[in-house]
Amino acid sequence: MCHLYLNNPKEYINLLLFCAVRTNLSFLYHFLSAVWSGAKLADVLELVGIPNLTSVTRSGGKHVEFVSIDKCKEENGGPYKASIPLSQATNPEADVLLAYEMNGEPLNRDHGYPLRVVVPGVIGARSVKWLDTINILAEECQGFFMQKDYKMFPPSVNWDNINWKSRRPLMDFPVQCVICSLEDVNVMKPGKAKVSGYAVSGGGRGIERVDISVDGGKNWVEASRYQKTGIPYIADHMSSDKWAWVFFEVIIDIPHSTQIVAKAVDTAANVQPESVETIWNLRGVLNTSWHRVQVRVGHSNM
Ligand SMILES: Nc1nc2c(c(=O)[nH]1)N[C@H]1C(S)=C(S)[C@@H](COP(=O)(O)O)O[C@H]1N2
Ligand SMILES: [Mo]
Repeated sequence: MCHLYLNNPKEYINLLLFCAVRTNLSFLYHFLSAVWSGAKLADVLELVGIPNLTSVTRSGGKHVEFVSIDKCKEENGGPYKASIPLSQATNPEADVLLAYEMNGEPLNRDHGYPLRVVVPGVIGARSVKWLDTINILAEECQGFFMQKDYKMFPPSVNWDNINWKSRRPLMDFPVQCVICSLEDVNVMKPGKAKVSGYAVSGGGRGIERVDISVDGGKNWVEASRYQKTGIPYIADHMSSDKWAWVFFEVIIDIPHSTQIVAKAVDTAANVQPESVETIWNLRGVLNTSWHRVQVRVGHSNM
């Protein structure tokens, strides 16, 4: 730890940590947007003799494994662990951090004190908390959460025919957005209302567009986007914070009870899928379908 503080310039990244598990049943998802500070993993690896932009070491290392101190029942009491490719770990632009601060404060216990990994643009499961050891391996980490969880299977796969080895661990997450200004339970007066929320995509891709519909997805208007209040966001521009979320907002007429929908498009032209049925998968991960909010518009009893 001391070496991390002394030898490395402090790096800051503002990013959104996104858990892969998002189900439509509960709409339970796990997002954490914060400013993380710590040492860049690429710098630390350079200190131990692995230069930037290395994809294989001389001894054949291709993956960087992070091992924590916690004890998981899924690992039969062993520690939580995960790995990322060495090429990502040694790429300064991938901004992988060994973080010891969150929002300018020392990490708290729940978020991984004293040290955690933060892998931007990648599902939260790879950002190992309570970090103990870093290993350079020839093969991907064989831990439970890399090999037997957080994988996406085709619709034909069920618990009887599942072959975990047939799929890669999930890494970059897809484009998605969430309306935060309105909830299903809202009852409102007819007239103008604000539809706002956030959008984010994985792998450092920016948000190209957010479309809003107030008729269940028949007609759309484009929302305005920003990261800092009052400054329009331009995807992939120098000023854009590529690992952070992008806020969207539109003031729109909502004349009667309806379904309000939001869908985002990222800079690689990936669009959110329309419905969860089309992306159903056994493990129930990455439901990034259009976000829909049902609002009731009425005149009386308000
Ligand atoms: N050591 C350890 N690290 C871990 C986990 C864990 O159980 N143990 N959970 C992972 C998962 S699945 C997610 S989504 C994030 C959650 O990070 P947070 O608790 O800071 O929001 O931590 C990841 N790192
Ligand atoms: Mo997670």
